[in-house]
Parts: sequence; C-alpha cells; structure tokens
Amino acid sequence: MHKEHAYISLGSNMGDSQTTLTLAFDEIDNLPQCRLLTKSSLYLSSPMGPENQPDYVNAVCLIETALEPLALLAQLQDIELRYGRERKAERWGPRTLDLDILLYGNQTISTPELTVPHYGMAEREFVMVPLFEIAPSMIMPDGNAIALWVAKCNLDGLRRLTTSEQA
Ligand code: ROI
Repeated sequence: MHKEHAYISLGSNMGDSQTTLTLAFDEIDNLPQCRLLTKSSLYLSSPMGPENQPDYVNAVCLIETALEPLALLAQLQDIELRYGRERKAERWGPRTLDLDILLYGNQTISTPELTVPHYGMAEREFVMVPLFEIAPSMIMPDGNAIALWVAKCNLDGLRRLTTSEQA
C-alpha cells in the first residue's frame, strides 16, 4: 500500500475549543488508512479576519495515510460535521472545528475542492508556528527553509498553551 505524509491544520473558536482539538487528533488517528505520527502543542491565537469573534485554538499534525487527497478531505469534512461545523454565509466567521490539508507529500493540487499547498499558510502564524514546532527542518514548497517563513510571520497574537493550561 502506498503511503504519503500529510500535514493537517486544526482550528476552533466556538464551544470548548481545546477539548475539540484534543478529540480531533484522536478522530484523525482513527480514520481509515490514516495514522497520526506527530501533533503540535495547542496555541491560542487572535482571529485573522473579522475581529469581533473569540480567539482561536490552533494546532497542526503530521499523518501517514494511504488515502488519496480528495478522500482524505472528505474524511476530514466528515469529522468537521460531526463536531457541529455549519457552513455559514459569513466569510471567515467563527467555527467549531476547521480541518485543512496543508501539505500532501510533495504534491501540488489545484481543483475546485482542494488547493495544496494550502493557499494562505505562509501568512498564517497560527499555522506556521505549530508546523515549525513539529517539522523544524522542513523545506517548504518554494525551496526555502520553514524557519525563513516563520521569521516573516507576525507572532504578536499567538501564544503556545503550557501543559498546565491544556485541557
Ligand atoms: N484565525 C485564527 N487565529 N485561527 C484560525 O484557525 C482561523 N481560521 C479562519 C479565519 C476565519 C481566517 N481566521 C482564523 O478560517
């Protein structure tokens, strides 16, 4: 069976976000033909987009999977729905659980359903910092070291939750 490595981002700012993310790691590990290899700490982050919404809890994980990208996306969307995700009209509004495929092997994917590498990841400190935590020597799709991408991020609104703060 052919397996690929994929990085997935997790985010939540409605309900008990820390518990949701902790449970989501297990859900991902339990998906068919998926194994969770590494997870980051949980981070508290100021909302990107509309500011009149609660802070987010964010994290990323690395999985090994035999699912094709679109099959993996469908499984992640199924988890989102089971955690109460409603697709609302408001762009960039609050959400109970958001799961995105950041990277899938070294593939570039551009379909109406899925864009990989994830289009906004470079500007999102709440993605890049947890990613740097679990993959500090990664070379990004543009050929640069991840450390360079992180160095360009604004880290003001981001804080790693300490062990004692985590649910
Ligand atoms: N802002 C933060 N801090 N974290 C997120 O996960 C997140 N997700 C989003 C938008 C609304 C863009 N803002 C976010 O989808």
